[in-house]
Amino acid sequence: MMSRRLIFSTLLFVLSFFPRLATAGEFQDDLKARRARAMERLGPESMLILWSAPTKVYSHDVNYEYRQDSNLYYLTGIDQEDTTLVLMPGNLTRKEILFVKERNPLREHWTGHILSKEEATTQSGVEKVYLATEFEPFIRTILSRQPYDLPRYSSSPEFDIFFKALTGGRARLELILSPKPGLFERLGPTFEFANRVKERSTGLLIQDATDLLRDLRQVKTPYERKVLERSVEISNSAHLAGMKTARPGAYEYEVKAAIEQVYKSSGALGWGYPPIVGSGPNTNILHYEKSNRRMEAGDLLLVDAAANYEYLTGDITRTYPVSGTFSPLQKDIYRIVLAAQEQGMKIAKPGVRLSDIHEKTVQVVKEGLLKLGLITETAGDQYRTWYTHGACHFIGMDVHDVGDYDRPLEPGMAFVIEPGLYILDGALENLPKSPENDTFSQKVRPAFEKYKNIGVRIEDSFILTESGLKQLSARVPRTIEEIESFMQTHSKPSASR
Ligand SMILES: [Mn+2]
Repeated sequence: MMSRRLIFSTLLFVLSFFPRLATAGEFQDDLKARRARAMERLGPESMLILWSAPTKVYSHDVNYEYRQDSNLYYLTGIDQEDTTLVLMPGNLTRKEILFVKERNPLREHWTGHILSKEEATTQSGVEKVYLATEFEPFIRTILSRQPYDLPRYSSSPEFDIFFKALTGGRARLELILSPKPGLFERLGPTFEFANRVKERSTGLLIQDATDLLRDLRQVKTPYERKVLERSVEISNSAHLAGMKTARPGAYEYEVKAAIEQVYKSSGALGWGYPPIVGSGPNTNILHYEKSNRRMEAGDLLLVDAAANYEYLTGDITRTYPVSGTFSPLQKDIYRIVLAAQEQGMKIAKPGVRLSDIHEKTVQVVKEGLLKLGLITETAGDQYRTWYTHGACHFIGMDVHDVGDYDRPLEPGMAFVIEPGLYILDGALENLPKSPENDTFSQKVRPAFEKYKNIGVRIEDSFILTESGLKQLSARVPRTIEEIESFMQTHSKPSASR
């Protein structure tokens, strides 16, 4: 029977997690399962080392908000700097080892709480935790085939499998060795470490663990699916808030502020990538950052934004008229992009590849552009003048998440479908000089002049489930009718100042 005190503290514990999406235990269970899968792939004769992301200076003694390295967070759930994870699947009991920075009351007064070893265990589920200062002695000792942190002269078989592999020249050191730095770029800590080991240690094969982590992260766990859905839900609300703010006379940054307000007030860590809020000609700038233009009646506004909620990020783009109704010319372009996206959605099934979906959108876009006179033939690459990027990428911890693009889709994979058309001023002048391009320019110029400066992208976040494609961002108005009706319901008088 539970004591009254225990019931009370249990209740407090449960309540303290109530506003969160899932209980703490669920996350820790998932982390353990992720590490178990990683270790299964690593095999008993290897050692994986993952380091945390460095802190980054914003200005003088002010840092940017800390963002943990995605792979380290994926396996530990710890978003503190100076953290290192070592996995040694062949060990008897110490298969998972974490190194965390030492607590320091003086520093904590300035910059906040530092996890104790016990807290690091609670958060990650890793039982064996050492201080960061012990990492070097640990590695040195293990690579000289000596047990670490065991009574001297005791003969423990704890590390035997790895030691035997070292002796036999089969032991593998797995590190994240991608992307490779250029010939004249700085190596960075992981490559420096790899080189040091290469020079001074024998019997150790150094391997790149990038693909191993990529393959794991590509299929979202049930826990991740839940968090990603919540993340996209927050982004959906943010887009609606942005749509309610947009109006002629308002500035792009007002829409940006409305969006970010929703992120923060919903418990998200902030944005998963800086919001792109571009009106009028700025709809054609793919990664527009300034957001300082004042919107005018008749403008389209392109908003590409999503939150980072517990290290998972969706990706959503909407393009809508700030005055509430699309012009006929804007509709022409919008309909093509929408049709391309919908045809792409139709074929998004297990077994197809993201490139198949992209190709489908290309087909639809080509037919549409030909009808508008923006291309003269559907064969060839003329469409690339206006459709300047791919339609699909994976989403997850990083907005352009890791994933093997050759791997056929399967349940648990999350991705976007985002066709776009950009009638960028100067696009024809910027084509490489050639007789074909000259003819092309001449023929499509009248249509170009008509549609000039219109940019449209429509992007939704999806997850493939056992029962089919799930559109996580369906709540944000997307068709012409849905958008016009939403904008008119929430229309406001033009802002004047
Ligand atoms: Mn995207």
